[in-house]
Amino acid sequence: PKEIFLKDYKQPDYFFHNVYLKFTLGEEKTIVSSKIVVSPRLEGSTSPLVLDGVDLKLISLHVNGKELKNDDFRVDSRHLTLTSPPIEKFTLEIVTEICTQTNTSLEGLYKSSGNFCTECEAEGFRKITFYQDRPDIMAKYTCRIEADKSLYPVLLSNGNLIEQGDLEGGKHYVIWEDPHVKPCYLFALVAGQLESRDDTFVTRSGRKVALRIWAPAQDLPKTAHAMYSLKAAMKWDEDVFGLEYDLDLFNIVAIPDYLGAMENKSLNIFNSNLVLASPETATDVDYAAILGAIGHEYAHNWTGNRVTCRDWFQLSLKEGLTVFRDQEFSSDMGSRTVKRISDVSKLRIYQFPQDAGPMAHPVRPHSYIKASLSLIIHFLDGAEVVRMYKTLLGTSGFRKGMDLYFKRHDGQAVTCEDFFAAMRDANGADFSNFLLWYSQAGTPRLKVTSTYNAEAKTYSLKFKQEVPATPGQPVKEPMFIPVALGLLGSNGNDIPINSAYHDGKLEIITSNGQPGHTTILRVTKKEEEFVFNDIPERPVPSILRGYSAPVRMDSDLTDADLYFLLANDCDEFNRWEAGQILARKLMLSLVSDFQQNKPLVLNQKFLHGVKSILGDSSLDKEFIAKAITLPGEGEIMDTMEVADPDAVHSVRSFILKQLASELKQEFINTVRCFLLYISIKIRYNFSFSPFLSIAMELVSSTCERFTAYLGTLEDEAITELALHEYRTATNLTEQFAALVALDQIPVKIRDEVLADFYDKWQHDFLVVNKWLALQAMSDVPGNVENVRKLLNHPAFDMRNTNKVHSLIGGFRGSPVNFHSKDGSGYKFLGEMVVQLDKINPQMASRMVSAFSRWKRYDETRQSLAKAQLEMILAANGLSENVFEIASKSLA
Ligand code: DPP
Ligand code: ZN
Repeated sequence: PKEIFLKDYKQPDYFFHNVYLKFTLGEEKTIVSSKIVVSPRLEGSTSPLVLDGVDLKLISLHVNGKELKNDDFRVDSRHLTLTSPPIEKFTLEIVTEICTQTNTSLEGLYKSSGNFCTECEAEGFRKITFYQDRPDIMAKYTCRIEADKSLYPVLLSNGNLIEQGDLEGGKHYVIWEDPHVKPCYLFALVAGQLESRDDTFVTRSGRKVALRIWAPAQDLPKTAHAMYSLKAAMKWDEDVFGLEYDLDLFNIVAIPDYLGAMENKSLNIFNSNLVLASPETATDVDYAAILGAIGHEYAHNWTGNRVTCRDWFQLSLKEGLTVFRDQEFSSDMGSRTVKRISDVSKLRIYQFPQDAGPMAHPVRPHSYIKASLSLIIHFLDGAEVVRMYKTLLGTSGFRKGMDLYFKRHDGQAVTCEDFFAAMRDANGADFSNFLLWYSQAGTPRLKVTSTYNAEAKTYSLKFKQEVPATPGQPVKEPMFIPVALGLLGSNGNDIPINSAYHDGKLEIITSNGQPGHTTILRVTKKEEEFVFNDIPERPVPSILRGYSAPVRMDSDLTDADLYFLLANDCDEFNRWEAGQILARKLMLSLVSDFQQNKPLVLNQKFLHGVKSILGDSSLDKEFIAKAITLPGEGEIMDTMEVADPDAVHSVRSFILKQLASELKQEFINTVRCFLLYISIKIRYNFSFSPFLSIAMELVSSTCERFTAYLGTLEDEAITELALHEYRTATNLTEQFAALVALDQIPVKIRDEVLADFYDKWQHDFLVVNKWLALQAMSDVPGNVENVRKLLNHPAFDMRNTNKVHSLIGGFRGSPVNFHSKDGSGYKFLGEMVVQLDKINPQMASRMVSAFSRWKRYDETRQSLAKAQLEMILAANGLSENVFEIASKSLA
C-alpha cells in the first residue's frame, strides 16, 4: 500500500464541466453510462487523462463520439488512462457495468434491505464509474435513472426532478438535474420502496422548500422528530449565519444499514437510527443524536457543499467547521452547558487518547494510506480549533469571518489556510502562530502557577506550555492558546479585571461579551506571565472557562479552591470541571492505594460534595446527572503511566458502591422524583411536542443513570426494586432503565430478564440494537462467552453495521472484559476483525483501532494484544484500511 502526502498535491490536468449519468438498475447487474465534458487545464496540454475506477467492467469508451482503439487507453485494477486525449475541450463517454449485489463494502452503489443507495465519500464514486475521483473536480450533474417500477417506485438523486415517465416492460425513468457544481463525493442515488413524510419550509427570502423524509412505510410515524430537527436547523442557519437553503427540495433518506450519515447535495442519507425515534423507544441520547446529526448534515450544505475541500487532507475544513456548527445548533436548542460538557467528555474519551498514541495526527494530516480512514476519526479537535476562532474574535467577529469566507470561496474547493485567511482578514486580527493548531499533533499541556501579593494588590498567573512528541513530530513549537479567565473573590463573585502586565507592558483588558468578568488571555509562548492589578484579596482563579482551548491543564489549585469553584463559579462548565478534577484526583489516589493493597476509603468531603449536588433543587436535572457522573475508566487510564484496567475498574466500582450505599436514600428520592415526571408523561399521553418530548426523555434517561448507580449495590432489595420496576414498567424507557441495572448483576435472573426483554421487543430493530449493546458492555465476569453466543443469535447479523457496532463495538468498549488478563477479549476482537474485513473493511478498521493503544498496558496485556495485531497483519488479503491502523499501531 502506498502512502499519499499533502506536500505532493498537484492541480488536476483536466477539468470536468458537465456530467450526464444514466443508470439502468438491474438485479443481476447495473449499467452506468456517463458523458462528461472535459477540458485541459492548460491549453495544448498533452498529459494523459487518468481516471479512477475500482471493481468496474468497462463496456465501451468514446471520445467526441468516436470509439477509442486499444492503444489509446489502458485499464488496470485501479485506473483507466487515456494516453493522448484531445488538446481542446472534448466529450468523453464511458459505459461500465457494476455488480451491486455483491458489494458489501457500503461504498459506491449497493443494495441495502432491497433498496439501492450510494455512499461516495471519500472515494466511493470510483466504484460507480471511471472518474477523476477527487474533490477539486467540481461539475454540474444530470442523472437519469431507469428501473423496474414496481420494485423501485421511488427514484431519487440530487437537485430538481425535471422529467419522469413510464417505459416498456414495467419500467420507469426519472431525470434529476442539480444546478450547483459539486465534487463527485456528494453525488447520491436512492431507489426503492419508500414513502415520505412531507412538510415545507419557507426561507427568509420567501423560497418555498419541499421537505421530504423517506423511510419504509411502517417507520414513517417515527420521523416526526427528524422533521422537527430539519426545520429547526434550516431556521437556525438563517438566524445565526444568514445562510439560506438554495433549492426547492430537500430529501432525507433513512437506510437501515448505512455507515453514519452523508450530506449529499439535497439528498442526505442517514443510518435509520439517526432519523427514527418514537417516545416509547427512544432515550434522550437518541433524540439528541438525531437533532445533532440532522443539524450536522444540513449545515454541510454551506460548509462542505457550497464551499468544499481541495483534497482529503483538508477534511477538517468542512468537518471541524460543521461539527462546531452542529454543536452550536444543539446548544441553542437545549442547555449550552450540558452540551459543552458532553462534547468535552467526548473529546477526552476519544480524541485525547488517540492523540497520545500511534495514530496521533494533526487536525490536518501530512499523509495517509486510505483516504476514507480519516472519516472514522473524530473531528472534535477540528471543531475545537473553530471554537477558538470564535472565542478570540467574539460572536460578531466570527460571523464577519464566515461572511468573508463565503464571499471569497462560494463554489470552490479550498484549504484550511483559506478559512484562516478569511477569519484574519475580516477582523484585521493578529493570530501569530494559530495555524500550528492544524499542523502539530498531540494535546498541549498547560501548567499554571499563581501568586498573590497582598501589599501590591497584584495577582500573577504563570503559564508554561508543552506539546508532547508524537510519531514523526519529535519537536514542537508553542501553541496559541486562548485562556478564558475569571477571578473569584471570597463572596463567590467575579472580581473585575481591568489591566494586567504582560511581557512587561500594561494591557487594558475588556471582557469581549463573556459572562461575569471573563477575560480572554492570549497565551502564545513556552513560558509567560500575566500580573493583574487592583486585586483586593487572594482570588480563586477559574481558568479555561467553557473549556476555551483543547489542552490538558495542571494548576496549583488546592482541593479547597476546587470545592469553592464547584459551589460558586458563574461559569457552569467550570463548576462541573472542578468536580471532575476532584473526582480524578480521588480516583488516582485510590488506584495507587489499590495497587499497594491498602484498604480503600472514600473521602468524606467528596461524599458531601455529591450529596449537596443531589439535594440542590435549584440545579438543572441534567446538570446534576452530569455532575455526579464519575470520569470514565478510559479517561483515568489515559492519565496513568501504565494503564491498569483492573485497578481503575475496582476503584470506580468501589466509589459508585460507596456513594450508592451511603446516599441510598438521596438516590432513591431523586429516582422517585424523576419517575414522577415519567408518569406524568404517560398519564397525559402527550401529543407530539418536540420540546416537551425532549425534556421528558432527558429526565427519563437521567433516571437510567441513577438506577445504574443503584445497580452497583448487589443488595437483594435493589435487585428486587429493579425487578419490580422491570415488571411494572409501562413503557420502554422505564423498562430499559431497570434492565440496565439488572444487566450488571451476575445472577440467573439476569439471563431470564434479558430473554424476556428480547421476546417483547424483537419486532423493533432499534430496540434490539440497544439490547445487544447493553449485553456486550456488561461487566459481569467472563462476559466474552455471552457475546460469542450472541453472534449466533437470530438478532445478530455480521453484515449489518448497526448490529456489529452494538455487539462487537460494544464489547470493545467494556474495560473489564475486553482487557481481561487471560487474553480472551483480545482474542475475540482479533478474530472478529479478520472476519469482518472480508465483508466490510471500513467496519473492520473501526474495530481494530481498539488495539492501537496496546503499549499503554502492562507487559502481559502488551504481549497478548501485540500477538493479535500480528495475527491480523498476517491475514490473507487484508484491506488497506485495516493494514494502515494495524501496522501503525505496531510501529
Ligand atoms: N461527511 C460525513 C458526515 O459529515 C461523514 N460520514 O457525516
Ligand atoms: Zn460531516
